[in-house]
Amino acid sequence: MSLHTIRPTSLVIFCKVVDNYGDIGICWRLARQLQHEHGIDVTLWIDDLRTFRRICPEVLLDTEMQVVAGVAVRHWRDQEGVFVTDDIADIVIEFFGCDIPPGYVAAMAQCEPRPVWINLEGLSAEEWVEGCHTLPSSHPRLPITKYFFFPGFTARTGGLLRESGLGEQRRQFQSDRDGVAAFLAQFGVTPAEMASLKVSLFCYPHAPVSELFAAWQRGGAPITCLVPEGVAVEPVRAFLGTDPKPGATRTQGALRLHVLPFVPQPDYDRLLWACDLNFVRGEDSFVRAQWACKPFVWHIYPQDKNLHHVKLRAFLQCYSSGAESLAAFSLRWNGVTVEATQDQAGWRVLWSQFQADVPKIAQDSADWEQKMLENGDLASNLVKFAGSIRSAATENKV
Ligand code: TRH
Repeated sequence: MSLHTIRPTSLVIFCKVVDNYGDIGICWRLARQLQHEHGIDVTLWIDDLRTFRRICPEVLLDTEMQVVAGVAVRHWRDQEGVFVTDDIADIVIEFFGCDIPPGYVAAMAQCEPRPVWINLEGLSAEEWVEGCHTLPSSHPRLPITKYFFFPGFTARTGGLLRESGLGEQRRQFQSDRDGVAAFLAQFGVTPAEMASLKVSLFCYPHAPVSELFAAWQRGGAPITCLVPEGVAVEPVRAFLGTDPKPGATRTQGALRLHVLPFVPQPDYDRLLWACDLNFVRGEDSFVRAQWACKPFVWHIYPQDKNLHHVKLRAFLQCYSSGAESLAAFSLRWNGVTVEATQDQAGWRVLWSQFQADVPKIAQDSADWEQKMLENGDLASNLVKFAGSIRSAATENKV
């Protein structure tokens, strides 16, 4: 048995942008954290610099190799390329099973010791995740093993992505009321609107946004909704009566709507911290909403055969046991339940029940944060795991 684990010093992440922003959003956070907090040399191979640039404006387009925030960013154009063992990092992460270049895998198989090859999977609260986390899988031809690494909500998973200083940054931001007002003012939120329920809205195009807007308009309490450009385009256009460009705004009934620009990733965090309720989607904004310690509603990425319904229920079961209104609202928002509440009156009831519970859910969100912190953070758990595999591989050679 080894007394020490061998610390990996270099790491590469291969990220393919399948659709949307989440893949690069997650890989970019992970890359930065590994570099800044673990002192690892990180290279990020990314196939879509344009999408990357939307969340990180420092990124240059049409550049083969650039350094951003200390991370080497390489444009991953194709599967070609000849690699030698010196090119191979100690840890190789393929995000979400993306197919890394065969030349790179061939060189990995020649390294001594082998790099730790990890397939970083998607987040799910389903029970089977614990059983699959860190499972090895041998390459069909080459003498190299890949390990499945699952983020998750329990100590028997990889945990959630979270930078070490995040809680402190959030607390400082939220405790500065003038700072929060100034942050939101840049998106057109007036001092009077600061007293309303402030809601950020990020969802997939099939979300029932028009129904929600109608319920908000007719509700008693004023609501200020902040929606980034390109989100819920049709319902937002219908509400505004004009193109949903950044700066566009309109009030109807109790609802004031502001269209924001698509903001850089750190500002998106601040937006979540500044609002009273956040509608989020996919994986990364979903996790960041949890770290915002504010009530949130998750729009889950749709999958074939409604597999996402199972995932949604699994999460709601572990998260919202105390608030039935949140579960009912979330299921309807995701189209899981329709029968009893498909009319507008049903929406208003769902919303008013949920809204009444928002203060209680806000209190519970701090307990959830504490519970999640006990699992450690994904980047640290990943480094620890890779270190143990690498140590074992090195010892076997001695
Ligand atoms: O963009 P998404 O829908 O990504 C999804 C999920 O990751 C899903 O698991 C994946 O399979 C699918 O894409 C293909 O939602 P997500 O995960 O919340 O990622 C959005 C990212 O965009 C996140 O990092 C936050 C960032 N963002 C900004 O930086 N600025 C903004 O204004 C907004 C609205 C988001």
